Amino acid sequence: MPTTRHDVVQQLQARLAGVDSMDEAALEREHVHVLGRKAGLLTAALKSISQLPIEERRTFGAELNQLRQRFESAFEARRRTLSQAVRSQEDDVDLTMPARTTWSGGIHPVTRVIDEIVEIFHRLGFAVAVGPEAETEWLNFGALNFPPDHPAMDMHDTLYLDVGGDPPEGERMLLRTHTSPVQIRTLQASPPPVRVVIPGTCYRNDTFDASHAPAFSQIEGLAVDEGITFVDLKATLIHFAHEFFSPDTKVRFRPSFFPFTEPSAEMDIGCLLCGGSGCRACKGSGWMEILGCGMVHPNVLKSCDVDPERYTGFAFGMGPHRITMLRYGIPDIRMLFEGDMRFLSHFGE
Ligand code: 2NM
Repeated sequence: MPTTRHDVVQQLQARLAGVDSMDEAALEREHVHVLGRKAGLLTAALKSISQLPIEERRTFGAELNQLRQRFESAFEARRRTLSQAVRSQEDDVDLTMPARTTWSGGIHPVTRVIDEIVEIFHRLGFAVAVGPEAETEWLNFGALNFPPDHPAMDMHDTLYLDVGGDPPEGERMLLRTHTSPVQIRTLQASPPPVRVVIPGTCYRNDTFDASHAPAFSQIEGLAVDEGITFVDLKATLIHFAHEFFSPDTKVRFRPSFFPFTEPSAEMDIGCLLCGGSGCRACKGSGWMEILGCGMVHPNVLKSCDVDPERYTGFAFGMGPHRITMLRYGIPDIRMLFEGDMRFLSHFGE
C-alpha cells in the first residue's frame, strides 16, 4: 500500500515529539534517520515532490520545509540541554567524594562514667544532690574540720573570688575544691537518716598537665544514720567496685588521712590493665587507687547540728576523670577536655 502524503507528515510529527527525551546517542541516530542527505526520511520526502501533480507541490513542500525547520531547532535545543546537564554536573558535584554517612553525637565518656556511678548508688537508696560551685570558705573548709592553717586553703592551691568580705565581719568566697560543701548543706537541711551522692565540677589552682586539670569532676557520697559502722562503708564500696568494674575485681583498703573523716582510707582495685602482675598503668604495684573514704569526723557532724553521740556516718569521694582514664587506659587527662572527635568517636554513642 503506497504511503500517502498525510502518512508521511504524521510519521514525522510523531518522531519530532520524541526528540526531547533522547540521549546523546539516540539524538545523533535520529538526526541521520530524518535529515540524512542520502536516506533521511525528510530528504526523501522532499525529493519526491517533483513527482507530484503541480497543484500539490506548493502545500506539501511548505509543510515539509516547516517540519525540517522544526526538526533542526528541536535537535539543536536537545543537544544544548544535554551538554548543559553534563557541564553543571561536572561543576557542582565531586563524583569522587565519599558518600556522607549519617552522623550522631554521643555521650562523653566522663559523663557516662558519672551516670553509671550515680546509677549504682541510686539502686542502693542514695539520692542525688547538687550545689553551687562558688562557695563560702566556711562550707568548703571550716565546717569540714580543716584547721585554719591547712595548706589546701593557700591562695596557691585554691581559687578565691573577688566577691564577699574578709573575716571576721565578712565571708571569703572561692570556687569549691571538692563537692563536700554540698554534703554539709544536705545534712544541715535534712536530719538523718541521709544517703546522698553528689556529682559536680570542682576547681584547683593547678597547672593543666597530663595528670592535673584546673577544673575536674568529683562524686562524693555520704550516709549518716544511727549505728552506721566501717563495715557498712566497706560493704557499700566493695559492692560499687564489683558493679562498676567487674564482679571479680580485687579490692583493698589502705589507711589514709582526711580532715573530715576519722578513720580514713583509700580504696584500691587490682590493676585493670595487667590484672595485678604490675605494669606502667599501676606503676608496677598491681593496684590502682580508686577513691578516698572514711567515717565522718564528729566535728563535721557537730557543724551540721547532728549529735555525734547518736549518729555516725561514712563518706567517700572519687574523680570520674581519673576513673575514666583508668578504665580506658587514657594516658593524658587533657584528652578528656579537648573534644577531638578522632579521640571521642572511639567511645561510641
Ligand atoms: C573524700 C574522702 C573521704 C567526704 C567527707 C564528706 C563529709 F562532708 F561528709 F564530711 N564528704 N566527702 C570525703 C571523705 C571525701 O574524697 C576523696
